[in-house]
Amino acid sequence: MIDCRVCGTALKPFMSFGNMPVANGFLLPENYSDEYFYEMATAFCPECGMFQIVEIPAPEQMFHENYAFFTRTSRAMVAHFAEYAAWVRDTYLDADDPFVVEIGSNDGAMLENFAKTGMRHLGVEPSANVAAESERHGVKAMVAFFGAETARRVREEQGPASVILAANVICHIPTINDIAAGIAELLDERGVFVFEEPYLGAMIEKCSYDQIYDEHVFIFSARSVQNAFGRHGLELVNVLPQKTHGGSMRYVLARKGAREVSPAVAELLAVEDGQGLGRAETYEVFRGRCEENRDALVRTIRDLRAGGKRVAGYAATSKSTTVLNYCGLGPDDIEFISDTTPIKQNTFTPGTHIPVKAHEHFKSGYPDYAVLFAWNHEAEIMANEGEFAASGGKWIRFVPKVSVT
Ligand code: DWN
Ligand code: ZN
Repeated sequence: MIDCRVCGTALKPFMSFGNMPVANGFLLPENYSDEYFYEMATAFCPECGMFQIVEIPAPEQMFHENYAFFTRTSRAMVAHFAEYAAWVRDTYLDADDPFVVEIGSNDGAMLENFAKTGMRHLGVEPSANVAAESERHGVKAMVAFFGAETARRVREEQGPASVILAANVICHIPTINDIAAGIAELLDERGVFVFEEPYLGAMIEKCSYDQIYDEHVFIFSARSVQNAFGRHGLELVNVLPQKTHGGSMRYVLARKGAREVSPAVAELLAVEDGQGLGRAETYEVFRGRCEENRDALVRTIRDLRAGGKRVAGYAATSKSTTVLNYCGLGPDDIEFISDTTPIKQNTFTPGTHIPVKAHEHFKSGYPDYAVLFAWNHEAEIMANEGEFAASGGKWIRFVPKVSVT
């Protein structure tokens, strides 16, 4: 039993997805024997409302010089970050000589929007390989985990931050109290902390259990964000739903009393109460829906395979590691997974050891069916893959329900 990472209350685990490998731990056969597994059990804190994974691998197992995810693999996400940056600039950057800090700046897809206007900026990014890529785009990055100590160092060297940004990163950091303390340390008096992450309400609604994997130690709601950061003198002042990553939420926090609180905050809290995000029964129902979804996906793929059909996967996402391992799908079910990230190509999927192939492999001999693992990028993928459907190929989707079309 562990205690809530936010408030220390004893957690009651409610659902185990079984043994899981590291979601981005793509590997070669010579490393199968030392592959790392942990039990992916989830819990909900009855006190602060934080949804979290009970046990996770050490951060160094997940974020290192060979980290496999690069933000720029999705053109839609690059466009999204340009809009995100423009909105932040127009809404919050009215100070003279503002200073923008991004936590988990990855390959610089967000910060380059500030860097190219000559604005003072700094990315704090623990994975050296993606940080090096950001430098190639004119983005200054320090290779470090963000926390109170890093924040103190940045403030001493470069002064307080007008805006601290993050996208799809805060939910990756188990030491959330240290993050919040760091933000409280670094933020200017009227500064804002703006971040967006996959949203718990969307995950429950869509049964998108594949958002749960080692890197996503938390799945946030407005209630849990308010509670987690409120302990450090920060206040939730706005919330803005986003379509990215299958349903995300943008949260804006400021020092208590420094900014006006939008009515959107109380409205969203009421919606969350109505959806039952604070009740244990909601998660029991979710568990049953995950099991049904799993059984339907396995049945669909195995029926097709029994009929001699070729089934491939589309995009070796982190999310696919949860789906494949939870469903027990391997290379006999899914022949290969097509992926555009060079570092993943010609490796094998974590835990299930399905070959990952370049997109050219997919294009050069279409399978009969493709499982859409990057369902969150559906619009972009459908726009690019008209030829697959035109040649008779069909998509297998599993969010919110299993379907073949
Ligand atoms: O939070 C996180 C989000 C932001 O990104 C991280 N923990 C890791 C990562 O999650 P993911 O791997 O599930 O992300 P995506 O963006 O759903 O998938 C990216 C993968 O999909 C890359 O390996 C590239 C691949 N891909 C592809 O092969 N063809 C993606 C697209 C859009 C495509 O057309
Ligand atoms: Zn708690």
